[in-house]
Amino acid sequence: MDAIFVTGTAGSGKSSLTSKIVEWYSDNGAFAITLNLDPGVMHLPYKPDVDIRNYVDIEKLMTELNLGPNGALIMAADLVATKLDEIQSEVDGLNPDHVIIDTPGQIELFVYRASGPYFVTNFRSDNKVNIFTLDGMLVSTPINYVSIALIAASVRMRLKIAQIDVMTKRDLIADRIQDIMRWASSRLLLEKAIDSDAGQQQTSTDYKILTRDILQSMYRNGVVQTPIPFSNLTMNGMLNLTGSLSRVLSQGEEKFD
Ligand SMILES: Nc1nc2c(ncn2[C@@H]2O[C@H](COP(=O)(O)OP(=O)(O)O)[C@@H](O)[C@H]2O)c(=O)[nH]1
Ligand SMILES: [Mg+2]
Repeated sequence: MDAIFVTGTAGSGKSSLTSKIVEWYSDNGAFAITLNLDPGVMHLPYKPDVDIRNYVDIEKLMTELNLGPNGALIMAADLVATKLDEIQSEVDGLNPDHVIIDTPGQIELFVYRASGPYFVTNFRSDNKVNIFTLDGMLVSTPINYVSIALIAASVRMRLKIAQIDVMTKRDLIADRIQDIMRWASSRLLLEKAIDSDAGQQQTSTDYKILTRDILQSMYRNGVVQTPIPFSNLTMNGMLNLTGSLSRVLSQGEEKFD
């Protein structure tokens, strides 16, 4: 069984992508299931086969422990790790080829607390990969792109498994996607773009230097990845994504520590 985690900032398209990947695998003859790990989600664009909400109840946490919505979300995120055994046996019972794992809306609840990395490390599967979704709508300038790529690298450092970066909402940035991909695919062009961005945006020289230093360090440490542009609306980019998934999954788990 392959475990495909889907992480990303709030609203970047994790749940939508989860539903599209499971649909694609099912249409192509594989047995894929979805696991929802977001205890706080109200509506999902798919019907989860295994659901953390059957084990962790936000409403109950709020009334029984007298917590506000934020406190209950944090408590619920921490409780996810304690339900690993139950979730694992539900998934194993279904015996899928692929399990697509949708994670909490707010990335910090999953990636930057202890519970999420614990779950990722201890969930048993033959191969694991994390898809990090970068919200295409947030990539307005090259400097901005580097700051999001930095979140992607930081997630990779936290989860320590192979990662594929996907830029979602390509249908909404059709007029800019070519430019974005041109500099996202070349260090030289990205550095040039940062220089001209600085002029356009009244960005201070200090900020420009900081961005270039961060970028250089990311390149030196091999954590820069060209994201795969993708649309959850049109499915444009699905073949690139699934091709990349099968390559990474067949290579086995890549450690980054
Ligand atoms: N146009 C467009 N909208 C998208 C795309 N991906 C997600 N959305 C929308 O963005 C919103 C947030 O998506 P969701 O999958 O719930 O994000 P999550 O919070 O990361 O799980 C929803 O209204 C989606 O319909 C995309 O590729 N294109
Ligand atoms: Mg979601």
